[in-house]
Amino acid sequence: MHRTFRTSHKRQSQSLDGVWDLIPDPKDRGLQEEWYQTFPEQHYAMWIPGVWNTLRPLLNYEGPAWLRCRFTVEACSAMAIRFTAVTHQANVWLDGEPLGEHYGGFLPFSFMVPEPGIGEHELVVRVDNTHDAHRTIPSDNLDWFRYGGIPRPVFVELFQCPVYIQSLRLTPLIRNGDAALNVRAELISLADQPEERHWTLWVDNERVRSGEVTMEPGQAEVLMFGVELGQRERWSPDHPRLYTVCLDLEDDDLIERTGFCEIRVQGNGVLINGEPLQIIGVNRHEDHPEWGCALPEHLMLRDLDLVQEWGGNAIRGSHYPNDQRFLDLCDERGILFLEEIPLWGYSSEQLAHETLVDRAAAMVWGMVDRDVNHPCIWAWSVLNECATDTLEGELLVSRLVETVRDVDRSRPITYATDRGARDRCFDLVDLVCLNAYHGWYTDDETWPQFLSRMRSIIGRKPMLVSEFGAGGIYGWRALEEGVIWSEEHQAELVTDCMTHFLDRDDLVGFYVWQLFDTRTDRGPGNRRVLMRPRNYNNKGLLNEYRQPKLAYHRTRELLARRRKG
Ligand code: ADA
Repeated sequence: MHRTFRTSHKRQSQSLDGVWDLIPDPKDRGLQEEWYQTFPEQHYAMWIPGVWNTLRPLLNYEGPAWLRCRFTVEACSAMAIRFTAVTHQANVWLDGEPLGEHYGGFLPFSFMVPEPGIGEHELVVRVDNTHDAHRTIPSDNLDWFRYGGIPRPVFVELFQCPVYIQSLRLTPLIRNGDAALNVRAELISLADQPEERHWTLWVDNERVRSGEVTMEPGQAEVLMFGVELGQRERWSPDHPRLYTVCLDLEDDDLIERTGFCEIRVQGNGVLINGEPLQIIGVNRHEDHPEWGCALPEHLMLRDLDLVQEWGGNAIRGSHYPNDQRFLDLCDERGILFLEEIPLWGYSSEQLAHETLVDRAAAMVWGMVDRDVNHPCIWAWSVLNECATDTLEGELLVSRLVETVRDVDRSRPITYATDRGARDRCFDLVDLVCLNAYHGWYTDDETWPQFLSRMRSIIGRKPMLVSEFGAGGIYGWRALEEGVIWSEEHQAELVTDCMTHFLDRDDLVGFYVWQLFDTRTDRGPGNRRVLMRPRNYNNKGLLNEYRQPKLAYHRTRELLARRRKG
């Protein structure tokens, strides 16, 4: 399942998850030798969803690789092949014929195949996880691992009708206290004559709108309308009420879910359904030693348990659009989510490259288009630690903010900065997210000094700490104070920071860096690895297997005391 709920009652869906064939192509011979026609005999078996950097022989492989699966279909008028994520460049063939390509590792794409024919089909994907400095997002300089593969579900949908719903986007809104929905649905006709259809929009089994549409042969039609829904229950962390929305088109239907939560910026604060919002959050990568970034559902659930048992109400999906199943679970459990695109650590020289900026805008659009229905998303972030202290940064942030607003004007927009007072983009966004590591990387200023200085620069605007933390190696214990990498030192530093953040009344909240330790990259000239023992970013409250360090226990106690007091 690619979501935690059924997305259609009328379509026949078939999962392609399972064992695929994989062959790395380090010399890039596959295209010339037409491996999409004749897949090489020698290959590995790989579980999809999966990434090849969890297979022993390919632990560090970066480059092109070919993946193949075979599946059979019954009689149908059309078939959609849907990928929910491929990292990062995907070129796809079906039965030796090209279907198309897609760039961008964390967003879905699909292909429509009319009359695919009964019987067996061969699906071949050339996946390339090569990263570079000027064209790819993320780049080749990262503090997380650049996994390659198909980390999220793949499935086919079989249609028995010539007119179907290609996409359904729901933007939930609160207007003057009432709930409303902006609906955008793309319908496609594969028929060779005009077709009339009656459509109905259902919200929790209540018919809220219907109409007729005439589809011209081979054409797409976009339905765009707003529906006023009057008084509806609000979604909130304590009461995560969700509504199921179904668009019915006679012989096809598509189901989405949404919820109504009002987020409003007011002075230095943010209001959620009219009440002050306090973010107590963690940063979380999609990462595990066994699965890489292809996390199974039971692990997603465990991570959510660990956040809630700790006392948190929020997750920053650092640093890319997460698996949609994870967002579904956040919706269900009332966890607030801050979502961003993997635009991480780019300099002004890099940001001057047009391909990069166009790709960033496409990713922002894709993220908001995919996830605008999720009530758990309380804010959008357009980048992390880029040159927002330069003109290139300003131009980029303006463009990305506009891109978000093209789709969603209801949630605050932000980006995470490490530029401190030099930053030039605060005025372009609704709230300021600060990343800093006082007490760990730097000692020139304390957190109270830094935040008070930033407050005076930022003026009246919500501000939160999107990253802070310290490294601690699981099991590395020390009697003396201040021993770098010891669990004690990490626990003390993180607890001190959180105590201060909780005491301040001018902060919306904080996200600890990070929930658990994550595999990282060696960095340019292998330099990052010198600061990353075990090749891991060791700032997790938990280790990579989700075993708690002292910092998890201490900060959990602190949060429990604060709740009582
Ligand atoms: C940055 C970055 C994180 C991580 C962190 C660290 O703030 O955004 O991804 O690399 O630093 O651990 O240094």
